[in-house]
Amino acid sequence: MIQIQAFAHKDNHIKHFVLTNNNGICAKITNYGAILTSLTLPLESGEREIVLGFDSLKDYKNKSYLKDYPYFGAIIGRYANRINQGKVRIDGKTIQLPTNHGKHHLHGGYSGFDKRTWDAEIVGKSRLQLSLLSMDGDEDFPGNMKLTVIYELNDENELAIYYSATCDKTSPINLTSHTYFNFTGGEENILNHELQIDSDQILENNTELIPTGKYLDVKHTAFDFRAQKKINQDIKAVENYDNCFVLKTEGKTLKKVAEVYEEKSNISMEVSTDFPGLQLYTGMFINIEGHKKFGPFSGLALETQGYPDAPNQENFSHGFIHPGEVYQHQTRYKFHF
Ligand code: G6D
Repeated sequence: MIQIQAFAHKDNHIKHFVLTNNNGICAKITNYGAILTSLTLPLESGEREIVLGFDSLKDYKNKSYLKDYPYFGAIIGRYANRINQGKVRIDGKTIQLPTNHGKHHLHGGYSGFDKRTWDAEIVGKSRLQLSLLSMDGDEDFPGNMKLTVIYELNDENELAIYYSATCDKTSPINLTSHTYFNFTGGEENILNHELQIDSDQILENNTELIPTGKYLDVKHTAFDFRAQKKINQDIKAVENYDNCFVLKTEGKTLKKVAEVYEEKSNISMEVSTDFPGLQLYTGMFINIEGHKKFGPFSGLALETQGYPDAPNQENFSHGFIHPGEVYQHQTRYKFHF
């Protein structure tokens, strides 16, 4: 079931869509940034909020939030993650994208898809479709890109996100959901959450989180999440996780790639996707003034996506969309509680 609520006092095109399944799970999505603002599970102890977000548009536009901007729950694009110095070669020409994160491009630039008002349409009892036209030259990206994101909450306790896009020129593309999970409902940070990632390798990064093009085996490193372990078990070796894990999804329509478990709530979440990468970010830089529950490590982001800087890395695929192609990916989050 989907209900429509107001979400902005001055702009009645911006709404809040409330999806509820037959088991009492409730997902709230606004067409501002296609943001998942809330996801609650009906625990015996009461309704449990398990994602980081706000219940009003003004909080998403608040200057203190935008200062160390964490992109809570937003759909990110045109290119999620980093592009080295914002430069991309297309048909022999160098395109300069906004360098909005130090020397580099991050998450679609100064005004990426996370800050756009998408068109919204209910396309099924539990399916909300959000559409956006990113015009040629939008944040200096080439080509008119039409994209849709469908959120679906089904009665198998799965929240699915379907991504689809076309573009009339060759363009870099990498979409993701920047949702942060915390199964304690903000009582604790995420360092005691247990995580399993079915990945044998991560992408090697330089000190500015730009991939070198090499793959690093996780064996005997803090990045080894092949067996479930607490996030804080090895985090001291890396201070914070902000790394792209190589997934074994090549040629697969959908594969279970990760699982998160939190003992006190007994909530577990299975993540399945067909994206080739998963950026694990443990939220060290989250620090929202006036919201003490949104401090460092208060949320766990599992950003299923293509690889960072793929347009510049010859041995990385999935960096571009070409005219006539359809970019299609999905990610599913299945909850047990
Ligand atoms: C930091 O490096 C991280 C990014 O990966 C994350 O997406 C952002 O904060 C919100 O820049």
